[in-house]
Amino acid sequence: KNNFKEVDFDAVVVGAGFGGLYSVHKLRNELGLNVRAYDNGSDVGGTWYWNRYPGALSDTESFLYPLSFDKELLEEGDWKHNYLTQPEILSYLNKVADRFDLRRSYQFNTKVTSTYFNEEHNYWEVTTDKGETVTAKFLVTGLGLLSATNVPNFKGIETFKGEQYHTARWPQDVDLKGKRVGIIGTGSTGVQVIIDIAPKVEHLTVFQRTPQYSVPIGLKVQSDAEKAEIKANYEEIWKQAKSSAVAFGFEESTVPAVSVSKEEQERVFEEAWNIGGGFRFMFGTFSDIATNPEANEAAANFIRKKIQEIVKDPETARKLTPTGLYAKRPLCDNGYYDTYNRDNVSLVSVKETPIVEVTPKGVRTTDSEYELDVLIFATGFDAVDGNYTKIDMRGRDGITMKEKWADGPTGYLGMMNTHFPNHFMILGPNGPFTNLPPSIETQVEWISDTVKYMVENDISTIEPKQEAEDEWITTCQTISDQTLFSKGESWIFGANIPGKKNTVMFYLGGLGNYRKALEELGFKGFIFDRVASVANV
Ligand code: FAD
Ligand code: NA7
Repeated sequence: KNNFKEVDFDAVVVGAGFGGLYSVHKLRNELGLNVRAYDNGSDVGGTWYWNRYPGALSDTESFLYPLSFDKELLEEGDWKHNYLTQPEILSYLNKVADRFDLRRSYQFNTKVTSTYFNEEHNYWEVTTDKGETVTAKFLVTGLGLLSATNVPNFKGIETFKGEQYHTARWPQDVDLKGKRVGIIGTGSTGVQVIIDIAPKVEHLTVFQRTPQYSVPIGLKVQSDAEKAEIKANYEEIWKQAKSSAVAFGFEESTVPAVSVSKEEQERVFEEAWNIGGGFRFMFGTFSDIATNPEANEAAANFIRKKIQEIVKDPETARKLTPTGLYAKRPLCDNGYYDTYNRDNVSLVSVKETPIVEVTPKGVRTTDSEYELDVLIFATGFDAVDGNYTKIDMRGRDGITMKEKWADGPTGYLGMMNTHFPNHFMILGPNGPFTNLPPSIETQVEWISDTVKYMVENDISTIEPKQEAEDEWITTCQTISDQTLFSKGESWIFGANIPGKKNTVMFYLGGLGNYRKALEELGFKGFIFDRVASVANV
């Protein structure tokens, strides 16, 4: 019942970020399959095509934010600082596309609107907003986990007479010089924008909901000698990253903070503060910051003291100082708190004086109206499943993805779902929470190995067994329950979107363990050729 030859394409790939691009390379260039790819952007880049806001920077160090599969590409890699700017990453992904001739498989400016599994013929019917429907045996979606934008529905938002932008839809050539700018949101993105534009604008008003714990990023120029040394050790570096937990290029600490003296804690935190890096501060200092409330408080308190030292105005310092857990994706910055010492920057705590509405002139809170020329939404994303729920996805037995995910998005090994045969997700729900390129690579390689196996063995469908999927979700839940992240109220659990179910959307067991699980589980949790295997029983 293998209709392999009767489809328009062997595989459809959606997305032109790291995940989609590498998938097209693996499936088309290595396996020799006939591939059609789509992205709703006008070119490659994904996250780095869309996020052109001022100050956009990686928080993974430069040497660990490319794909690792091609030695020559790694050897040719170049960067200026130890963190990458958005133009540098976009140019890298363009280089990947050129080198492997990937663009010719893409249809850009095209949104996939529905994906139906045709049970009679065992293929996917993929329809786009251009009205085209194509059929394909395999469907690979790399829709991005931080890609569907979140713009809060403030009253009067459409009446604003000035310019308004979401950071992930930033147009080219926005001139903020001499303007009165307001920004809503102080997550990783907001922090970067604030630092970058504060010196350029006439006045910057920051509307902050939840204060953030942020540590210095430690931005510095990287010399040719340093880059050469990295390249000479790349094999070891990738091996270490892929077997570590967060894959940020350092060894996670094995020492609990609660096992050492207060003085030793301070010494270790101070050292990490001086080196820089959010993940390093949270996971490289002590082993229990994300799991033990006492250790978490020690780290949080260290950062609180730093804020008090840096910020001169006591009232601003008070508003900026977080009180809760330090348990979101750890932030780092290049001078965030110090930016509030500028005369042209002011902070509004919208927890204390909530935003009532956006007016033609600006933003009105319960106690004041702020007149603005430009309003920036650094309000984040409907993370992980946000782009999935926008597509009408129907699997076997007419089950829709919405129904499948009624209690929250899930995915076996972060890549597949029961009822959705031959549909592989890159960074789908319940996948690893890490520096992402090595996780993306791990998944794309697993997907292409699986497809290769199926093609070679003339297998028409693969689908997870319900019990395997349930077990994986339970594993993700058990690990999550052992951490403080589940209480941290952020996009990691869907807590940032009003009305979204708060669920465990990640495997928090680390990339090393994830890779081990893929290897150990093999194909045990899958049904191949479901129809044939049911008929055979
Ligand atoms: P994406 O790059 O998000 O690509 C998905 C693409 O799919 C997009 O172009 C989207 O438009 C397209 N798409 C979605 N739905 C459809 C549809 N229906 N039809 C057609 N096309 C569609 N991660 C790190 O590890 N380190 C970092 O330092 C880091 N910094 C980040 C900074 C920012 C500002 C953001 C937003 C994210 C950051 N991330 C970082 C996460 C980043 O998203 C990943 O590292 C990586 O780029 C994801 O690649 P991807 O291919 O999975 O998805
Ligand atoms: P985040 O981390 O989700 O941050 C969004 C920010 O916007 C955060 O400060 C939110 O406050 C704020 N926000 C969201 N909705 C509102 C409303 N309605 N009113 C006021 N403030 C609001 O998104 P980022 O883009 O910064 O970063 C996402 C990831 O991308 C990041 O982890 C990196 O990996 C890159 P809150 O904290 O929810 O109170």
